[in-house]
Amino acid sequence: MHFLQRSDFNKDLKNSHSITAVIWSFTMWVLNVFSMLLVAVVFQTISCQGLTNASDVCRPLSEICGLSGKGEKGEKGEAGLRGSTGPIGKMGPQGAKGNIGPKGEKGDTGERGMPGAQGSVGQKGAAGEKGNTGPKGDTGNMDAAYDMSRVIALENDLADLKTVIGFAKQALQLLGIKKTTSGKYIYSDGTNLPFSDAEAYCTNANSALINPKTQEENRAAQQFAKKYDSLAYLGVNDRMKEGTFVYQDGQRLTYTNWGSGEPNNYNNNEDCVTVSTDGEWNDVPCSLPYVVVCEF
Ligand SMILES: [Ca+2]
Ligand SMILES: [Ca+2]
Repeated sequence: MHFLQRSDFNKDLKNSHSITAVIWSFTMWVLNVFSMLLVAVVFQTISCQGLTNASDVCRPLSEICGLSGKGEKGEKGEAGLRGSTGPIGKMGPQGAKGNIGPKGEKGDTGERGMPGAQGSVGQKGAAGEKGNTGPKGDTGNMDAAYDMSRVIALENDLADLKTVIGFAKQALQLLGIKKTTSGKYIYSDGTNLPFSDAEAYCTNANSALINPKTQEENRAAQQFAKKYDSLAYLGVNDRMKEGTFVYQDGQRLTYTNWGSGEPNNYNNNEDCVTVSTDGEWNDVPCSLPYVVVCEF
C-alpha cells in the first residue's frame, strides 16, 4: 500500500510538468507570430513611401499575411487555341419520313428482255392480191416422182397387210393355234397319219412337224395329244442312224423328255417319236398313224 501511494505521487508530478511545457510552447508561438506581423508592417510602410498610386503596388497587410481579403477581378484573358476535333458521337434516332420527292428524269432504254410466251392464234387475214407470174422452173425429175409414188403405194400395202395380220391372229386363236414365247405357231386339226404322210401333211402347209426345243413347245404338242386323246408325232427320229435321234432337219437335239425306259427301239423297229398325253416321249414304229402336229 505504501508503495502504491508513492507511484501516484510521481505520476502527478510528471503530468504537472507536461502542462507547463505546453503553455510555454504556445506562448512562444504567439510571440513569433506577433514579431512577424510587426516586421511586415514596418516593411510595407517603408516600401510604400514616395509612390503616387500606392494602391497599384501596395496591397493591404492582411492580404500580404494571407489572413483575409480578396483581390480585384483581373481582366479577361485572350481566347485560347481551338481544341482538337472530338470523337464521332453515336448515331441519332431515325428521323421522320420525308415528303415524296419530285419525279426524276426518264432513264436510258434497258437491255432487251427474254421473249414472252407465244400468243394465241389470230384470226385468218383477208386474201392478198394475186402476185405476178414467176419465172419458168427447171424440168422436173420424173424418176423421183415415180419413186415417191411407189413409196406411197408400199405404205398403203403395208397398212393393208397389218390389217390382214390382225384378222389372221384372231383367226389363229379361234382355231386353237398356239403361239409360244419363242415365236412358233403350233397347230393340229386332229388328222392321224403315218410318219411319212404326217411329214408331207405339214410340208404342204408350208410348215413342219413339231420339233420341241423347250418345255413350253413340248407342252403345246402335249395339249394337242390330250385334245385328240392320242399319241402325237414329233419331227424327232433316228432313221438316219440307229440310236442317234435328231430333229426333222437333221440338227442334234437340244431338249428331250423321254419316258421311263425310252427310247428302247422295241423289236428293233422304232425310229420315230411320239409325245403322250402326259408329255413324255417314246420311240415307236414309223408306220403307225398318230395325230399330226405342225409348227409354223
Ligand atoms: Ca430306233
Ligand atoms: Ca419305244
